[in-house]
Amino acid sequence: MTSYQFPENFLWGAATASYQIEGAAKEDGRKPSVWDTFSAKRGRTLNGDTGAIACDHYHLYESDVKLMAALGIKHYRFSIAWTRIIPDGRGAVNEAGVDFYRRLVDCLREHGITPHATLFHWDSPQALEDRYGSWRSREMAQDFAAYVTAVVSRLGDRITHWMTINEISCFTHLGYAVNADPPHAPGTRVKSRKEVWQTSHHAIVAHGLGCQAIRAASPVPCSIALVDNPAVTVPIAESPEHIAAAQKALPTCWANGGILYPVLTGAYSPALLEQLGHDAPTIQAGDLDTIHQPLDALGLNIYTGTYVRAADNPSGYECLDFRDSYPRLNMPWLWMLPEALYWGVRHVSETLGRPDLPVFITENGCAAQDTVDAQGEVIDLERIAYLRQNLKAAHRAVEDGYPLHGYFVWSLLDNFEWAWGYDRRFGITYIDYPTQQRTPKASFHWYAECIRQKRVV
Ligand code: GBH
Repeated sequence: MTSYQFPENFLWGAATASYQIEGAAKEDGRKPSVWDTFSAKRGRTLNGDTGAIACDHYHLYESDVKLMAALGIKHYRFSIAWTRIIPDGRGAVNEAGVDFYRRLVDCLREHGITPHATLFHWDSPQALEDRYGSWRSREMAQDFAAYVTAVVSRLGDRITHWMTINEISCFTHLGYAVNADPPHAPGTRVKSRKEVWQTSHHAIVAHGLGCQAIRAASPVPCSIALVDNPAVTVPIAESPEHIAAAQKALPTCWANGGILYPVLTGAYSPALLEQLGHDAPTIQAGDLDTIHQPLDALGLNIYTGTYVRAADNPSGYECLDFRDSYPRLNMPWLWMLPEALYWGVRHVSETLGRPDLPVFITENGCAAQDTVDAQGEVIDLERIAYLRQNLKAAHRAVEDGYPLHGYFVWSLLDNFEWAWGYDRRFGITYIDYPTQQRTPKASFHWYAECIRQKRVV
């Protein structure tokens, strides 16, 4: 019987993102991102919530780092806000903004916690949205690279784990889509599907230029990764025919074939291009080489997946819709499907042909209906059940020999859940927003025990 024991060097962590936790939206020279503008508009977020204050992490970072130390994590993934570093998106660097991350990183290191910095987690500078429509323009990729150079040349002495961009499909396909519900910032409905694909194409070019910029600016050897949220195709049963069907479905399942495929293999998936026809993005000469940069690691954000089975139709596979009765966490898209962690990692190795690329689960977690009880505790058994199953699936990937090197829970804190505002709570720490009081939930204590014993407890 397995004890779900992880290897000694498996890395345990927690993740957050700048706009979701920092607050201090107007402080020390920061200017608006598209999320400030979007959330301030009527009816764009639930209850009109914005990230203006969020978890006030900008001021409370020291106590948050203490919380991480109490949890026992040695690795923390956070993101850097472009508009703190270059408030107008391009041009002058705001040293006061850089100083915040310097303070944060120094505090982390004093507590023995290694920083893993994501350079972009959806908070595009509003100035660039106004100037040229941000991701609708190729200029965004150049401006991103200049921003990356500004960050890495200043913080590269303290941060050696870099992640370029978080979940390209979300801020492009959901930010510009014709029918996203709820939409993401900037919430501009573009005219055609081709234009949507063009925004994600610009973002993968930005990733490539960003990789080059990190290598050029880092004063020391460093690790570079992309963070993707693959749509994970899971065979309905582990038989050769259903596994083949899941592999065949992978490139055409949502945006995989236009993001993970070009980044990891140097080409858009032919199956996707055929499906897109005239909606495929315009790819300029040299783009695919730029996009296909050497990577040191790949971050996968996996929360759920899609069941696939072999079918007697021209494609040979069928993606199965979930039924209303299928178990779900507290988000409309968050089905209980722990096997997705295993298959996500295995697909990178096998289906995408990158067996040696180190993989990290850079986000995994769930929203649950948390409440503080009379004893002042949050007994979030639902979250513990979800995390336990998901970590077991991650363990299976390690046991089967796939190069899964670490796991970051989403999220350290309850936070601003984008269009859902503060209504949905993904944290292992409860935040009472009016007082900013932090209360570790039962899942926090459970995860701390996993980390202590290096196994699923
Ligand atoms: C992550 O994305 C984000 O990185 C993080 O910031 C966020 O807080 C966390 O999820 C929790 O939501 O609306 O039906 O089109 C998770 C992956 C992929 C989940 C896109 C929502 C949209 C489904 N997301 N998906 S739908």
